[in-house]
Amino acid sequence: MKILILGGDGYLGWPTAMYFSNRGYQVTVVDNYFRRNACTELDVGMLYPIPTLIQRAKIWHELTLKEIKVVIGDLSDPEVMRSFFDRSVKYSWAVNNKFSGIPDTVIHYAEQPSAPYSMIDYKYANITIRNNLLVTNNLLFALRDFSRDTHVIHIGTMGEYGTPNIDIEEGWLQIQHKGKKDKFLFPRQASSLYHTTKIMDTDLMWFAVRMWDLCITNLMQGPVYGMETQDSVIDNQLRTLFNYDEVFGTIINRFIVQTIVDYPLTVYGKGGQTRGYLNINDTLQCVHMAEKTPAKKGELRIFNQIMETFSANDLAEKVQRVGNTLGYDVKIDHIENPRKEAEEHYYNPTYQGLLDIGVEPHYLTDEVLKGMFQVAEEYKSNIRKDVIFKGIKW
Ligand code: USQ
Repeated sequence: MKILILGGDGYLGWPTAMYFSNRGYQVTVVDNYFRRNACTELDVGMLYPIPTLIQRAKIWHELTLKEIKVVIGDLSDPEVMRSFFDRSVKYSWAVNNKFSGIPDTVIHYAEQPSAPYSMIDYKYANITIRNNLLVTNNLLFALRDFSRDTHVIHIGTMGEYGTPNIDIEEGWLQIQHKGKKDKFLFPRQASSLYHTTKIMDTDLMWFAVRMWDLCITNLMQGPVYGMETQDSVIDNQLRTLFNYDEVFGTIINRFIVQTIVDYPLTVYGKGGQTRGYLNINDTLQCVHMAEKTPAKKGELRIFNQIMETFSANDLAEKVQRVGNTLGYDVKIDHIENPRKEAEEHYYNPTYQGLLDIGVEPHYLTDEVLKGMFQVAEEYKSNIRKDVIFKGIKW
């Protein structure tokens, strides 16, 4: 089976590449180094340096004898996207025998993934809109023109739903109106420009499925935590990138690093903001199970990709408790919330679909948190306090 991973250098892209490569798939990854370049431009640092994608693929090959093909290119350029599906295109990397044929599955991670980044100012908002919508649209048109049977697995976000005062279904909602019934996409109301582009992605995909019978799985993911995956343990250089700054770091990853440098945990506002979380290893499992049981032609299949829900306060208390057992004196701060979001709200999402297709959830146990502490502590001297909170306001 041939897998094409769009955004293969990112937090999820590289671990996904190793995961499928290790399981016998022919893997090609594409990336334009957006995330690395944005970290350099904004000077937000990373916990540890990571080799280039080409170097990582080389290390992977030396250690496993398996090949991950790497293409550096910008998928918001339609010709770059189309070259992965159109046999007539002769790109230099294709000529160099890198092209492994039309993929059976495309895993689409090639998006600007940060809510704060999209809210810095109009320029960063425009970069987010431009990249996210063009990459998705370029993919859909390439499939329309060359490969309608290729299964797309797209990483959406639970943030598309916002925090409604009703239970959140998996993507769709049956509506009864004036005595008649129909099924619609669940109402969406994002609270950042980034999340809004993901709503627009979903709308583009739903359009493409209706028009051209494409097969698409949209995984509505919550914030992910962790840095070590089962395939990276063979060499530290294969670990995925890890951000703890305000722009690209997500809450659990940030709290671990904050504890290590004695920085009071940055709970935003009242801390009642509740989200669904998952371990990075479960992201890989979910994508794999979705790949094994593809969406049907003409189906936009949506799963909510979370394993358990926590408020920001719950997470701070968990990290504090585990931090205390490791000898840290962990303080929790409630800083003025730079975001415009509900700080106390109802939250009851359904997340059964992925379990039904075989995903076995892992939970945020004390042991898991201790494992994250162990890795982060190795790089204590790299941690920069100045990037932890800058206050990008909504
Ligand atoms: N939060 C804090 N303190 C912090 C950081 C975050 O209280 O230091 C709070 C935020 O206000 C928010 C929640 O924790 O209510 C989650 O924030 P986050 O920064 O961990 O995650 P978010 O901005 O929501 O975005 C992340 C990923 C994004 C993905 C999304 C899933 O960056 O790519 O789509 O999680 S979801 O949150 O379900 O929308």
